[in-house]
Amino acid sequence: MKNAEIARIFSEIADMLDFLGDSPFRVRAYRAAARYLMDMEEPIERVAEGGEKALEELPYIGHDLALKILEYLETGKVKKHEELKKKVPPGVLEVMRVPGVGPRTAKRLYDELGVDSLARLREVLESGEVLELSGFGEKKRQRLLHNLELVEAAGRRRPLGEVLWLARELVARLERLPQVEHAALAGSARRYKETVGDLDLLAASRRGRAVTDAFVRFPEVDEVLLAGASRATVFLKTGLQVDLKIVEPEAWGSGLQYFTGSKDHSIKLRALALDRGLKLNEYGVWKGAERVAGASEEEVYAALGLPWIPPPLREDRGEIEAAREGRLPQLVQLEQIRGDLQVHSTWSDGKATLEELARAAAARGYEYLAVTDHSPAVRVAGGVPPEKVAERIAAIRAVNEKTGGRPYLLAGAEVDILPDGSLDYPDEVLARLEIVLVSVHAHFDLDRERQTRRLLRALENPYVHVLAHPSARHLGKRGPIEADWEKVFQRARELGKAVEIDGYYARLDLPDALARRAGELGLMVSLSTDAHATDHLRYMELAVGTAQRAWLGPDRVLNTRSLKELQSWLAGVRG
Ligand code: DGT
Ligand code: CA
Ligand code: CA
Ligand code: ZN
Repeated sequence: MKNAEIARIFSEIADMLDFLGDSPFRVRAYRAAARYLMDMEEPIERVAEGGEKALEELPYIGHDLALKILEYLETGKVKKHEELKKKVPPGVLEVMRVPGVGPRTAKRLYDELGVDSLARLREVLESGEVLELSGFGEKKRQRLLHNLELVEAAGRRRPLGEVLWLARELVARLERLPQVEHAALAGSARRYKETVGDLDLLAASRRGRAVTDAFVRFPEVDEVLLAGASRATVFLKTGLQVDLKIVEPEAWGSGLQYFTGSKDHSIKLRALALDRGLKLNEYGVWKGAERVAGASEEEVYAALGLPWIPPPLREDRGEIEAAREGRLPQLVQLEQIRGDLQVHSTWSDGKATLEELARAAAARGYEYLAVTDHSPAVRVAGGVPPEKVAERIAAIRAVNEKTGGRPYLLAGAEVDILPDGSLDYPDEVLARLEIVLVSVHAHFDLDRERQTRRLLRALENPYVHVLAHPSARHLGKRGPIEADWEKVFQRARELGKAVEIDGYYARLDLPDALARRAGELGLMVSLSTDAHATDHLRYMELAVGTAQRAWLGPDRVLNTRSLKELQSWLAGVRG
């Protein structure tokens, strides 16, 4: 399906021609063709099989554009597009993406103020230079500055947990529209990728125009980039870009497959389809002109001889081969999680009291909750000094008595690993705690060897159960620490200890690839939210999503175990 690619080229040609002051008639012709291609249901390649004549029969496609479509299908390029790119400074097209800056404005900004990039646009807007142009008032300056911020914000990736719940809300609202038969979240968010570039929503409907019309009027929407019968693209007020695609109900499954991606996964699937004499696109699986599958994803995968592949696996990391050979992993599910293994209370920097945490955990149906307040080295976190630990344990026991241990609060701690690998509590204190997590909160930049030694030494302590948020990364703020993970995991395995996937949305640590390696090496993995408020308990879904991306099954995950089993595992670690 090359419709969107060609539409994009035509639309860029239109923008560049317009920028260069070419005939408005020609510019309009390219724009109309681009819009038509974007909304068109049938793959343009299929029409092109009928040659130039068949293409010319399409509305908005004349002789000249038909030739360009064929040229693109044959060579992957359009010469006119390439030539124009040499005449128009590359940054100018980006400037034109800012809502409110059409090609005409872009041309004047370029000619008169040398605006050839978003950065330069910001400069002239902020300095007020732009007010020198005729017709540019303060109001317009403000509006463009705002729109520029949207474009810049859309350009950066966001942590999934920052947008997932909003995405669900948008999907629920789409589902309630009378014209919509189904709606779903697709794209990287459905795959539980740790960050997302934009949101992709899919709806099945026979009245696409009515759906996009309603969608662009959602109150979160700030600017509409495009709204047609089969898709809409908007910026939300937060700057997040959202793509909505509409398919007919017969193509629900294939549409969902296509827009869930990943691109690499889908490319492999399409090759597999070709091997079987079939064609896969967002409208279905085709045998010639006949649609043999499309209504559900299961049916689409089945037509290719595969079982349904869970979205978190769809990254072309061996899942298609595994599916073919019938060895897809059984993935851990959120419903299997019986408790959260890292939460903070008001005893350190948490906002919720022990009672509030217990209630919130009960509401989630948990059997247990590890309350793991910080040790004192983390100054900002108000860590619990060693002499207060006994009192804290007593408070936790008192809550258990009150609730009958439903859920059971484990008296734990998140103990700082000091730079030399020693721990922030003495052994006598550690011994009294039911579960001990250790983690790095400072000295992130030790060299690889020292960092590795530090982690190993911490793991060696006989009272330690779990290495928490091992890489210490913070999305958008701090990369992972450097360590020989292979060595760390091997040693943890030998000692029978677990590593954590911290599901707090800004951490997601271990990251998926490292967690997968840990699972391959046979380590136990502990899932947690690192909750500092009861609302954070919902991030367990992100920990589970990351565990799924790491191919982990329920047997590898510590907190799928019952309280009794967990307690015997904890005791076993200490031998
Ligand atoms: P993101 O937004 O960067 O976090 O990642 P995705 O995976 O959500 O990518 P996005 O939003 O560009 O596109 C959504 C899905 O649509 C993507 O996962 C697969 C599909 N898709 C987009 N562009 C192409 C393409 O050129 N070829 C194929 N096969 N699929 C595409
Ligand atoms: Ca996306
Ligand atoms: Ca997208
Ligand atoms: Zn921590």
